[in-house]
Amino acid sequence: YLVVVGGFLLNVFIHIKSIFLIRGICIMERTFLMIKPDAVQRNLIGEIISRIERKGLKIVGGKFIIPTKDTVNVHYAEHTEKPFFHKLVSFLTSGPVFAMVVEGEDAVAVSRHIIGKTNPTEADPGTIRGDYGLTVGRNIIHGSDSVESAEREINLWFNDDEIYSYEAIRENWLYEE
Ligand code: DAT
Ligand code: MG
Repeated sequence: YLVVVGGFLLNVFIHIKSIFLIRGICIMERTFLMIKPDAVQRNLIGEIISRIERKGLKIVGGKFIIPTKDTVNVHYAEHTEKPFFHKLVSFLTSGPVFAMVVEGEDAVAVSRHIIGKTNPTEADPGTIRGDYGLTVGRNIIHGSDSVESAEREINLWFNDDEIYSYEAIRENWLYEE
Protein backbone atom coordinates (compact mmCIF):
# COMPACT_ATOMS: atom_id res chain seq x y z
CA TYR A 1 0.00 0.00 0.00
CA LEU A 2 2.78 2.40 0.97
CA VAL A 3 4.59 1.58 -2.29
CA VAL A 4 1.46 2.43 -4.30
CA VAL A 5 0.95 5.73 -2.46
CA GLY A 6 4.66 6.51 -2.76
CA GLY A 7 4.60 5.84 -6.52
CA PHE A 8 1.52 8.00 -6.91
CA LEU A 9 3.09 10.90 -4.99
CA LEU A 10 6.26 10.61 -7.10
CA ASN A 11 4.16 10.82 -10.27
CA VAL A 12 2.32 13.88 -8.94
CA PHE A 13 5.67 15.48 -8.15
CA ILE A 14 7.02 14.79 -11.67
CA HIS A 15 3.90 16.31 -13.19
CA ILE A 16 3.98 19.38 -10.96
CA LYS A 17 7.64 19.87 -11.90
CA SER A 18 6.81 19.90 -15.61
CA ILE A 19 3.71 22.05 -15.17
CA PHE A 20 5.67 25.10 -14.19
CA LEU A 21 3.11 27.75 -14.91
CA ILE A 22 -0.63 27.73 -14.48
CA ARG A 23 -2.43 30.62 -16.09
CA GLY A 24 -6.09 30.66 -15.14
CA ILE A 25 -7.31 27.14 -15.85
CA CYS A 26 -4.99 26.48 -18.79
CA ILE A 27 -1.83 24.53 -18.22
CA MET A 28 1.34 25.84 -19.79
CA GLU A 29 3.85 23.31 -21.05
CA ARG A 30 7.28 23.34 -22.60
CA THR A 31 8.35 21.12 -25.47
CA PHE A 32 11.53 20.45 -27.40
CA LEU A 33 11.51 21.01 -31.17
CA MET A 34 14.44 20.52 -33.52
CA ILE A 35 14.64 21.57 -37.15
CA LYS A 36 16.62 18.69 -38.65
CA PRO A 37 19.64 18.94 -41.02
CA ASP A 38 17.53 18.41 -44.17
CA ALA A 39 15.34 21.43 -43.41
CA VAL A 40 18.38 23.56 -42.54
CA GLN A 41 20.00 22.63 -45.87
CA ARG A 42 16.76 23.41 -47.70
CA ASN A 43 16.52 26.89 -46.15
CA LEU A 44 13.33 26.10 -44.28
CA ILE A 45 14.30 27.41 -40.81
CA GLY A 46 12.35 30.63 -41.30
CA GLU A 47 9.26 28.92 -42.74
CA ILE A 48 9.11 26.51 -39.83
CA ILE A 49 9.72 29.08 -37.11
CA SER A 50 7.03 31.28 -38.71
CA ARG A 51 4.50 28.50 -38.31
CA ILE A 52 5.42 28.00 -34.66
CA GLU A 53 5.17 31.74 -33.97
CA ARG A 54 1.93 32.18 -35.93
CA LYS A 55 0.30 29.44 -33.90
CA GLY A 56 0.98 31.52 -30.79
CA LEU A 57 3.61 29.26 -29.29
CA LYS A 58 6.46 31.10 -27.58
CA ILE A 59 10.11 30.37 -28.29
CA VAL A 60 11.96 30.50 -24.97
CA GLY A 61 15.22 28.89 -26.12
CA GLY A 62 17.01 28.34 -29.42
CA LYS A 63 20.40 27.24 -30.70
CA PHE A 64 22.05 26.37 -34.00
CA ILE A 65 24.36 23.41 -33.45
CA ILE A 66 25.83 20.28 -34.96
CA PRO A 67 24.64 17.58 -32.57
CA THR A 68 27.16 15.12 -31.16
CA LYS A 69 26.70 11.40 -31.61
CA ASP A 70 26.39 11.03 -27.82
CA THR A 71 23.52 13.50 -27.61
CA VAL A 72 21.63 11.90 -30.50
CA ASN A 73 22.17 8.39 -29.06
CA VAL A 74 20.57 9.51 -25.79
CA HIS A 75 17.89 11.55 -27.55
CA TYR A 76 16.76 8.56 -29.64
CA ALA A 77 17.55 5.88 -27.02
CA GLU A 78 14.06 4.34 -27.47
CA HIS A 79 14.98 3.50 -31.08
CA THR A 80 18.37 1.89 -30.40
CA GLU A 81 17.18 -1.53 -31.59
CA LYS A 82 15.39 -0.29 -34.72
CA PRO A 83 16.86 -1.13 -38.14
CA PHE A 84 16.93 2.55 -39.10
CA PHE A 85 18.75 3.68 -35.91
CA HIS A 86 22.22 3.87 -37.42
CA LYS A 87 21.09 5.93 -40.41
CA LEU A 88 19.04 8.15 -38.11
CA VAL A 89 22.08 8.98 -35.97
CA SER A 90 24.36 9.66 -38.93
CA PHE A 91 21.69 11.87 -40.53
CA LEU A 92 21.21 13.96 -37.38
CA THR A 93 24.93 14.43 -36.84
CA SER A 94 25.56 15.24 -40.52
CA GLY A 95 25.10 18.98 -40.18
CA PRO A 96 23.63 21.79 -38.13
CA VAL A 97 20.15 21.65 -36.63
CA PHE A 98 18.09 24.40 -35.04
CA ALA A 99 16.99 23.26 -31.57
CA MET A 100 14.25 25.07 -29.68
CA VAL A 101 12.37 25.12 -26.41
CA VAL A 102 8.81 26.19 -27.04
CA GLU A 103 6.17 27.14 -24.51
CA GLY A 104 2.39 27.42 -24.55
CA GLU A 105 -0.87 25.87 -23.49
CA ASP A 106 -0.71 22.16 -24.41
CA ALA A 107 2.55 22.91 -26.25
CA VAL A 108 3.48 19.22 -26.61
CA ALA A 109 0.27 18.10 -28.32
CA VAL A 110 -0.19 21.33 -30.27
CA SER A 111 3.28 21.16 -31.79
CA ARG A 112 2.91 17.45 -32.65
CA HIS A 113 -0.29 18.48 -34.49
CA ILE A 114 1.34 21.23 -36.52
CA ILE A 115 4.31 18.93 -37.26
CA GLY A 116 2.14 16.08 -38.59
CA LYS A 117 2.62 12.32 -38.75
CA THR A 118 6.10 10.78 -38.62
CA ASN A 119 5.98 9.64 -42.25
CA PRO A 120 5.48 12.62 -44.56
CA THR A 121 3.64 10.24 -46.92
CA GLU A 122 0.85 10.12 -44.32
CA ALA A 123 1.20 13.62 -42.88
CA ASP A 124 -1.74 15.88 -43.75
CA PRO A 125 -1.24 18.88 -46.02
CA GLY A 126 -1.05 21.96 -43.82
CA THR A 127 1.31 20.24 -41.40
CA ILE A 128 5.05 20.91 -41.53
CA ARG A 129 5.92 17.35 -42.58
CA GLY A 130 2.90 17.21 -44.90
CA ASP A 131 3.94 20.38 -46.70
CA TYR A 132 7.73 20.08 -46.81
CA GLY A 133 8.65 16.41 -46.34
CA LEU A 134 8.61 13.49 -48.72
CA THR A 135 10.27 10.55 -46.95
CA VAL A 136 10.39 9.30 -43.35
CA GLY A 137 14.19 9.45 -43.19
CA ARG A 138 14.11 13.17 -44.05
CA ASN A 139 11.09 14.39 -42.16
CA ILE A 140 12.14 17.97 -41.45
CA ILE A 141 11.53 18.39 -37.73
CA HIS A 142 11.44 16.64 -34.36
CA GLY A 143 8.89 17.32 -31.61
CA SER A 144 8.64 15.70 -28.16
CA ASP A 145 5.85 13.12 -27.92
CA SER A 146 4.85 13.66 -24.27
CA VAL A 147 5.40 16.03 -21.35
CA GLU A 148 7.84 13.51 -19.84
CA SER A 149 9.86 13.21 -23.08
CA ALA A 150 9.83 16.99 -23.41
CA GLU A 151 11.36 17.45 -19.99
CA ARG A 152 13.99 14.81 -20.67
CA GLU A 153 14.87 16.25 -24.09
CA ILE A 154 14.97 19.87 -22.91
CA ASN A 155 17.42 18.85 -20.16
CA LEU A 156 19.49 16.92 -22.68
CA TRP A 157 19.82 19.72 -25.24
CA PHE A 158 19.66 22.86 -23.11
CA ASN A 159 21.18 24.17 -19.90
CA ASP A 160 18.79 26.01 -17.58
CA ASP A 161 20.57 29.31 -18.25
CA GLU A 162 19.92 28.97 -22.00
CA ILE A 163 16.15 29.11 -21.50
CA TYR A 164 14.48 32.45 -20.94
CA SER A 165 11.06 32.93 -19.39
CA TYR A 166 9.50 36.21 -20.37
CA GLU A 167 6.05 37.71 -20.48
CA ALA A 168 4.72 38.69 -23.90
CA ILE A 169 1.87 41.18 -24.16
CA ARG A 170 0.24 39.12 -26.96
CA GLU A 171 -0.56 36.44 -24.40
CA ASN A 172 -3.54 38.50 -23.23
CA TRP A 173 -5.01 37.83 -26.70
CA LEU A 174 -3.99 34.18 -26.91
CA TYR A 175 -5.35 33.04 -23.57
CA GLU A 176 -8.54 33.68 -21.65
CA GLU A 177 -8.27 35.33 -18.24
P1 DAT B 1 8.61 11.04 -34.44
O1 DAT B 1 9.80 11.80 -34.96
O2 DAT B 1 7.35 11.41 -35.16
O3 DAT B 1 8.47 11.11 -32.93
P2 DAT B 1 9.59 8.31 -34.08
O4 DAT B 1 9.92 8.71 -32.67
O5 DAT B 1 8.80 7.08 -34.27
O6 DAT B 1 8.82 9.50 -34.83
O7 DAT B 1 10.92 8.15 -34.92
C1 DAT B 1 12.00 9.03 -34.74
C2 DAT B 1 12.60 9.36 -36.08
O8 DAT B 1 13.15 8.18 -36.66
C3 DAT B 1 11.59 9.86 -37.12
O9 DAT B 1 11.36 11.23 -37.02
C4 DAT B 1 12.25 9.48 -38.40
C5 DAT B 1 12.97 8.19 -38.06
N1 DAT B 1 12.16 7.02 -38.44
C6 DAT B 1 11.05 6.58 -37.80
N2 DAT B 1 10.56 5.48 -38.41
C7 DAT B 1 11.39 5.22 -39.45
C8 DAT B 1 11.44 4.24 -40.47
N3 DAT B 1 10.52 3.27 -40.54
N4 DAT B 1 12.45 4.31 -41.38
C9 DAT B 1 13.38 5.27 -41.31
N5 DAT B 1 13.40 6.23 -40.37
C10 DAT B 1 12.42 6.21 -39.46
MG1 MG C 1 9.59 10.32 -31.39
